[in-house]
Formats: sequence, structure tokens, C-alpha cells
Amino acid sequence: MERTLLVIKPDGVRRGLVGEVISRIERKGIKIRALKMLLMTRQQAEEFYSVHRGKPFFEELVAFASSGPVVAMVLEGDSVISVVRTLIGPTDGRKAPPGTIRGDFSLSILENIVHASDSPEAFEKEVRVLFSPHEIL
Ligand code: 3AN
Repeated sequence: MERTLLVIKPDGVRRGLVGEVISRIERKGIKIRALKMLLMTRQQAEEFYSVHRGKPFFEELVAFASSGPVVAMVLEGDSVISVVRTLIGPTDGRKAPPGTIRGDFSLSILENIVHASDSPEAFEKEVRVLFSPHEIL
């Protein structure tokens, strides 16, 4: 069984899409192993998105990620990294197909409702930024 990290970003929480996103995850048969709401500090956001440091949108991304509460969860299932990436859709909400979370709810590349790990290495790094080991079942 594989694990991944899914984060409902501040825009998703502000827009009341927490239940919608969790419902799609559960209906797919994916297990939730940890779940919490938190406000990312600037430092956590910088660490979380450190692969994007130096890119033109880094500042905006960090400011956005720490602009309000997020809901973070550890998910488990068969091939769950690629399955969740398919469920959320491509980065740009304007191009994401209908039926995906971003395709159904976002019209932006920055404010695109959710984040999900794109590899086992990214999961290991991201989960350490947001969770302590005892919080994961
Ligand atoms: P994904 O979230 O689909 O893995 P990444 O890792 O390329 O996409 O980008 C991380 C986050 O950075 C995106 N979710 C989005 O919020 C933001 N982002 C990516 N590209 C841009 C861009 N060109 N302008 C503004 N924000 C961006």
C-alpha cells in the first residue's frame, strides 16, 4: 500500500469545499490515515514548497499557502499517488478537465484548491513538514 499527502489549500477551505474533496476521496475507496486543519506558518510554507524556490511565483505561492487554514491528510491505497493526482487534475484549473477537483472548482493556476504529492520522495518530505509521526495511524 502506498501513501500520499493531500492538502486542501486556503482557497478550498474558504470556499467550503472540504466536505466535497473528502467525499471524493472516500468514494474512490482511498483510506484516510491522518487528517487535521492547520495554519501553515511562512516558514512551513517555504519548506513545503522548497522545490519551487527561485521561481517567479515562489513568493506569491508562499504568501497564498499561509494566508488561511488548510486541511492536510495522509491517504493510503493502491497506487494512491498517481490515483490522487488523476482525481485532482492538472495544475492549471483553467485547463483541468471536468470531473477532476481542479477542473470542477478552479479557474486559476495559483488558487487551485488542492495539493497532492507527486512522488514517494515528495510525500516523505511534505509529510514531515506538516505531521508528527504520532499523528499518523
Ligand atoms: P502541482 O500542484 O500540480 O503539483 P506544481 O508543483 O508545479 O503543481 O506547483 C505547485 C503550486 O504552485 C501549484 N499548485 C500552484 O498553486 C502554484 N503554481 C504553479 N505554477 C504556477 C504559476 N505559473 N503561477 C502561479 N502559481 C503557480
